[in-house]
Amino acid sequence: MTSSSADSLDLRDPSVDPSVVAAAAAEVIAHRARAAHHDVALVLGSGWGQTGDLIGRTVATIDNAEVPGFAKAAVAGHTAVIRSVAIAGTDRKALVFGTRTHYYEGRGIRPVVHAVRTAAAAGCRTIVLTNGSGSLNPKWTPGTPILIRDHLNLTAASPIEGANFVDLTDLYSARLRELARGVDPSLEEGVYVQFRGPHYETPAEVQMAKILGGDLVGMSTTLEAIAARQCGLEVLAVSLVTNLAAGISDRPLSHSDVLEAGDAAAERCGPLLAAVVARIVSP
Ligand code: 8IG
Repeated sequence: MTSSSADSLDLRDPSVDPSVVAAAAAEVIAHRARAAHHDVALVLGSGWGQTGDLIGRTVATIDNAEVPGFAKAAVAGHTAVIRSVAIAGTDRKALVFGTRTHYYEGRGIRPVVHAVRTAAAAGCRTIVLTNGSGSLNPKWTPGTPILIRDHLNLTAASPIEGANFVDLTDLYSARLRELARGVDPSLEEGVYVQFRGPHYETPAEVQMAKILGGDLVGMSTTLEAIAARQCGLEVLAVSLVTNLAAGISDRPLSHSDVLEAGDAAAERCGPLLAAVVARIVSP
């Protein structure tokens, strides 16, 4: 690759169209995975790292650094690889993003939604976004997966560029939520509130989120979901409660507790995600 073609794939350059970088990324993935296209994409957030293994056999593991527009992981406990997975019992393929770039990393919004645009460019019709969150509902204890029904984006940012007025009614597919409940009827739904972070909320901010109609607080997902809708992807988002939000419990929040809760929940979340993905691609 010449340096000028490499430069033309720099997401930080405002004159570069991010969909061109996504197309280039999809091309590298197709080549490395020996698969012309993928069917469903997954983004594994805090607590979901191990769940990818149960979806099927990994046919290719691609270092993020080799794929245009992707950066390496910034958070301990996140792995910076993209995997192509043959979905068990089907002839379909999943693209599994083992990590995400967060808005709080300060690299701008394009890297945050690059995996979503790449998934669409790779042929995916559906994306499953997972994350870890703090719960405002004391009954939703750490280790509980919750379906995201709607969101409040408190980042004051949008991944959409230009005057594109994307409709977000029914952003989180009712059809896919129903499908997930077919796998686990005990799954509840909630409104996810994205704060910028990286600090956790104050108890007053958590109360604000509650008054506004929120059920979960986190630092990801809403911007990706918006970009997914613009790309025409059907969105399922599942949040793993890893802690009670600040002030809901009197315990201080720590990242190591969050990772621990994720590990402990792998037994429930892995099979859940695998069964949901299998149903998404089954005719
Ligand atoms: I995991 O309590 C996780 N991520 N903002 N608040 C916010 N993000 C989170 C939390 C939380 N837990």
